[in-house]
Amino acid sequence: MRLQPIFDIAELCARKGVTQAVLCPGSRCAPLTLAFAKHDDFQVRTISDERSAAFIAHGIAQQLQSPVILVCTSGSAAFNFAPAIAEAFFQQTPLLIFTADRPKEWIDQYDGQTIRQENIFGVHVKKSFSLPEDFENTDSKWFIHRAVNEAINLSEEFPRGPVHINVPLREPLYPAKNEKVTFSKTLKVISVEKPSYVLSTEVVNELQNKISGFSKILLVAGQQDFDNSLVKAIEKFSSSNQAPIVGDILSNLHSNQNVIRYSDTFLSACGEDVQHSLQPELLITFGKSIISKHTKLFLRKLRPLEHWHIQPAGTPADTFQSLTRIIRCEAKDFFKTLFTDKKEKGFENQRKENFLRVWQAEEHRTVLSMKKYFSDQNFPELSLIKEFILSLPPRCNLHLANSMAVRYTNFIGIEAGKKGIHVYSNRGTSGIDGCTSTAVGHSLCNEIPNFLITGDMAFFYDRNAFWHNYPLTNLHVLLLNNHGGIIFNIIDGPGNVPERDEFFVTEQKLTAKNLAAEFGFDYLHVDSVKKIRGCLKDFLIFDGKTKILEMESSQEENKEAFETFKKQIKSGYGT
Ligand SMILES: Cc1ncc(C[n+]2csc(CCOP(=O)(O)OP(=O)(O)O)c2C)c(N)n1
Repeated sequence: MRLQPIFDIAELCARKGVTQAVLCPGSRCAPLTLAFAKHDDFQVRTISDERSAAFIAHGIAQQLQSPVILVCTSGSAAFNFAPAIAEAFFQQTPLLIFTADRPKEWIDQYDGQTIRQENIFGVHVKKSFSLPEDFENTDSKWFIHRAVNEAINLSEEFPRGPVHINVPLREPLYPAKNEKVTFSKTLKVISVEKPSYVLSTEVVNELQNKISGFSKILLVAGQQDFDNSLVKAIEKFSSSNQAPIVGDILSNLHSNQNVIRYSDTFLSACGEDVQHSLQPELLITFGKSIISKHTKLFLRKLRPLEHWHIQPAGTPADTFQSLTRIIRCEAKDFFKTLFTDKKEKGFENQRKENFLRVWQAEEHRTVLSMKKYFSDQNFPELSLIKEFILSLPPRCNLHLANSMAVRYTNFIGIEAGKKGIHVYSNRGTSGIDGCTSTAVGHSLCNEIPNFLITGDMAFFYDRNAFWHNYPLTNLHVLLLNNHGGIIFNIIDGPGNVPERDEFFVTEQKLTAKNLAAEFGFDYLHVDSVKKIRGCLKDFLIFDGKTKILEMESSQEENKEAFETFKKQIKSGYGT
């Protein structure tokens, strides 16, 4: 059958262990759609809005830690995948994107639904393949199957990411009545050994010697998935070397008792003298981006003597402009290997201890200031998040939308010990365009409670996250509706220009009530801090329905509260 090499793409993907496919409707992609839909080994879902579909696929891939297939028709459909592909690229999420296309000779000929699709995702995919439009030739078949093998291998290779395959297809696109979609049994699977990123004994010895020469070692963790063995290894390393660990909410290190959660808050408030006392000699980083602007500014200003970044492969970012060494192994192995249990004695040890204590003292000061603040202040959005975080069940996923939702939640932090709360956020590109869809992707393929905290702009932007036929029985959305982008009211810059409200905050009047009714979701509403507890009780009950808890509050009220909050933190420093 003419389309056999295309049908066999599904068989190859299945043999490579891929099990999930998100398919977007269209005719040009029919051979691919039918192949995945008819293959027994795939869980397929169909999502009509390609932008949402791609973010949903990103969420599924993130949850399952495995590549997910995305299929769309030709034309602008492919472009709608782009925001999620960029997010997946920077978050290192494996996606396998098949875009159906017209044959080459029909590009730029005013044929319907035709755009220039080769390399359409540019530099935001690890590689882009273009398949041949005629596959009778055995070399063409070999190429198609080699490309699929290579694409899957590449998507999984560190740093993982999206890989694109453009698939030009000639008509007829559907099998004739007497034809069946079947899969070949003798396809060539190209497997690849997982590299082991092991440091040589010489390097380990050298690093161990070097580490013991530094008395101010600071660890900074970027965004990463929860990994219990990493948490444990860091705990041991940091207590053995008396090294403070800065980990914001996306580092997923919150279960560690000693992690510094509030660096963003205290580095924005403390004076230069305190900052100087916090300056590291050796900075060790791992993971992706950090949320805190103040931590970034602090580290860029007061640079360490040496900065080591742990990353198994690929070019690391020099976020703090101080990188001096790239260490090619996994962070958990680094900390396990370099964990030196020997107790040093004397002056060196005391200096190390002091450094740890200085960081802990600032953390403690912030905790006290926050306690004081919340004992008698009214900050609708932050108070809701605080109460909510305290009531989270022991095992759940917490999804945080851009932009204030993730920042607010980082101000609050998650208590130590709560290792079952796993935190996700689209901080690859920090877009507001797919936060809900990504959370939906996770919810579709896990059975634990999933909570999304989002602002109103991000929420209404991505409402098509719900526009499909898959029940979301384990997704509850906490919507902070301040009728616009409060971030622009809070940060310096737009906060001071007369165009602020019209062009930056952009007031919008929607509430989620109608949306909830349309989609058949349970809807809870709260408009005062006093009612939060009662409402949260209902919100936290999982009874098989998607729930939205919307808090409406004014921008002014929250803005003022934020100013008081900042003052309270500053007053901890006597200013
Ligand atoms: C796709 C995209 N467009 C624009 C932006 C710029 N942006 C950042 S935050 C924001 C407003 C977010 O408003 P909302 O979701 O209500 O959250 P809040 O600021 O109120 O917390 C905008 C437009 C972005 N991050 N992503």
